[in-house]
Amino acid sequence: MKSATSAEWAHREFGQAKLKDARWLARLVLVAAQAARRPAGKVTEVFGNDAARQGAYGLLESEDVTGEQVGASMFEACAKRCACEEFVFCAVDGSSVTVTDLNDDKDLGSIGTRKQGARGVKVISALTITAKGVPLGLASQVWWKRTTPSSKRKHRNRRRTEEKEIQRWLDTMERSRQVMSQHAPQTRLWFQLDREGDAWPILQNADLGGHWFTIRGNHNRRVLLKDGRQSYLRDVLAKQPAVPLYELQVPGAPKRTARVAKMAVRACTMTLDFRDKRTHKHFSKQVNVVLAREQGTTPAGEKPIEWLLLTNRPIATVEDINQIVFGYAQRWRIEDFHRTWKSGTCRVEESQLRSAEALIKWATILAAVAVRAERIKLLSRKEPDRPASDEFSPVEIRAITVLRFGKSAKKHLEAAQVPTLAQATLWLAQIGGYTGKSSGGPPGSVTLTRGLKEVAVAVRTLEATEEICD
Ligand SMILES: [Mn+2]
Repeated sequence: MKSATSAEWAHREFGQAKLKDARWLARLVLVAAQAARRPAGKVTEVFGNDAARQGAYGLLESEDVTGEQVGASMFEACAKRCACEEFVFCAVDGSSVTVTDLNDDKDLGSIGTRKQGARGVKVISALTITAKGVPLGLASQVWWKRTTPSSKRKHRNRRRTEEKEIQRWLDTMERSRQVMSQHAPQTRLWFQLDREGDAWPILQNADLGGHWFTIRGNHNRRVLLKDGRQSYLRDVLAKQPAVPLYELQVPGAPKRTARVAKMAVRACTMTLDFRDKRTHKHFSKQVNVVLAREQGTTPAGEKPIEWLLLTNRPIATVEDINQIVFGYAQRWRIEDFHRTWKSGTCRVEESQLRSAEALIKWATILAAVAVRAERIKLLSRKEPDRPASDEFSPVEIRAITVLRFGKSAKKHLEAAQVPTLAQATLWLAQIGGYTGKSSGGPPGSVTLTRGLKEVAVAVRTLEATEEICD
């Protein structure tokens, strides 16, 4: 994918929106480009001048432009990027955008328990990731306002799937399949769901359309054995031989130390037995089950990683099984995305928008910005030797070089070779204040975004200077 200036990027992400009026489309692209240049949760922080700010509010509050339409364009752009991949991981996970609503007068739903009183909108996102672990974009997002307070839980067994939040997971997966069948029909999704996904309606549908899935098991489910007897998942697994230890790269996170975890792995094919608690009907489904358990590498104060994984991928070879564990580890990327979206770079929860529809529109634009930041970060780590021109436009590379090296930029600019992605990204991070000392790790999305902000200003200066000199 050719990234480029914020304007080109915004056009690619949002230029496909099916809006009735071309003026709204032009404004949407402008608003997204500016959000990419100066990401922040508050609209007032992103747009410095009055006219631009009024323009942005106009778009966000207009009834002619829905969050759905804005999202659809981004999902389409994502699917088109996926089209050249044989398969992509697709991490699905829930989150919420909570905002301050002290007077309880905003048009929002409840988050958490009634007692906590948080207000906002809930969302499930599907983030696609390449086989190497680089985010490609969001294939779908499903938003809703919760109207029923959480205390209704006690009647949950009596409600149909369509009435439960499980349905939102099903919808997110279905919309991901749809956008792929339209724009990337050759590419398979490999869904990755955490324990919230261990519900029979999801397991039943997860392989529709020939797509693949891995769902982390939450229950020690009942298993039907070949001889007609019954057993339980973990009892069957305990009898399987462990395959050689797999070394899993664990990225650091606020509550997780970066390390190479040694994972002992067992795998087995089983027929699960489900029961619908409302209708008491039974279903069965054959799945492959992998149990991966960290052995001897867990830092003090942390729990060992232990994943019980249900999948439709083969488990014939050690490589097959390792790939399943590797794939599930890619689910961490959606947690990184949520962090960048909500707290790190975009701080979407600081938005002061009053209606759910405006908040969803704004959060959708910021979601695209957050994925872009995550993508640049991961790409420079996973594919460091690619030319920087794969991700940055020529004028951006010039701006990065000038900002990083000042007067001695000349020799870098005159060198015939385009810098690698790893070099350009490091320079960008250094412009953003990265020294490598505080964290010890590679540049994160916060320093990169700070760098991008400065580069955006420099790009405009360079472009204007060239025009004046011409
Ligand atoms: Mn989750």
